[in-house]
Amino acid sequence: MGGNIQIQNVMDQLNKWLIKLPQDIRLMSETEVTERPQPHKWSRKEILGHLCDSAINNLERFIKIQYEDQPYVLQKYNQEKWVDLQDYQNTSIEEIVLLWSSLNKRIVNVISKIPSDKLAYLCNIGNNQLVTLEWLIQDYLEHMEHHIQKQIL
Ligand code: NI
Repeated sequence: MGGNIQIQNVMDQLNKWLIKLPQDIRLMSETEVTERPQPHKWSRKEILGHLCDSAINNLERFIKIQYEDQPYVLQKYNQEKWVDLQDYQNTSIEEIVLLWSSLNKRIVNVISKIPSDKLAYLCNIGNNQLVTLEWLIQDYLEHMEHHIQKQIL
């Protein structure tokens, strides 16, 4: 197998976080994971929940882009409403970590099998801005790492 270096890097990073993030969160107290820095700001639980919602929505995209007509039109999702309606704040951190881990293992599996020609498939991310599936996959990792590094760890 030839393999795409960028996608291999995304997979390596996701696999790294799949080991590291649960370890780091296990060391945090209940207060640390539940406390909101400000009343209207997400707690660590809610940020990790937001990453679950991102994984749910992006897993669907990574699959559908491969068989739907091009350019695939991305459906936006209301991030605040998802975190609110999933009620992550009243869910155990163990359950959220398990969901996040399971979803990202699926994502690693799915992206590992995307043929290189499909990585160039186009999707419309709004305002008629076209990006490739490969770009979307890299953006998924960047978004995740931003939240992990700035708000969770
Ligand atoms: Ni975000």
